[in-house]
Amino acid sequence: MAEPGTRPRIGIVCGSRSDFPVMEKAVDMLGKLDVPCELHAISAHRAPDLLLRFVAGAEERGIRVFIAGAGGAAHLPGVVASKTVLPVIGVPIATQVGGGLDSLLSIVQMPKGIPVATVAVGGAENAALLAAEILALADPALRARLVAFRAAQTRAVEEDESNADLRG
Ligand code: RP5
Repeated sequence: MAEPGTRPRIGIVCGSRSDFPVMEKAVDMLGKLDVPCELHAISAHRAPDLLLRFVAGAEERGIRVFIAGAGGAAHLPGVVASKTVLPVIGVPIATQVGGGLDSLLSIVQMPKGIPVATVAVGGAENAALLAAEILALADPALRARLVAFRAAQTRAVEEDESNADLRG
């Protein structure tokens, strides 16, 4: 999360506090990459005016990319995208009814004109990585941290005990 006095660069929003366990994975990933962010629970249907206020003030607060998580009808990411030209990444949240396939189809099927980049069901870490990659286009230091993250990830696989006999 953004430290007091630091401007958040990624705005994370989800439809309910029940989505926090998934969306907090995005917060953790952005923390590892040293990218300040903010996290809000704002339902698009229970508090539409607050959601629009959140989006309208975002650029001025420092936000450059949104991550929006929702389950079920999952209209939140599309509503956010409809009110901004900042990139919006949608995270489908798993549900009791459709296991998240319902949320995935709702978010990924945005009609033309208003895009929402959609990650896997529960894919909050990838949403964070993609958001960081977008910021890194204009931030060489962040790009270097992403490259280091990838290298560490590769090293962890190579150093896994199951691969001992494959080491060069
Ligand atoms: C959506 O409905 C939320 O994104 C959440 O995934 C789902 C259930 O919300 P609650 O009933 O837990 O508030 O709006």
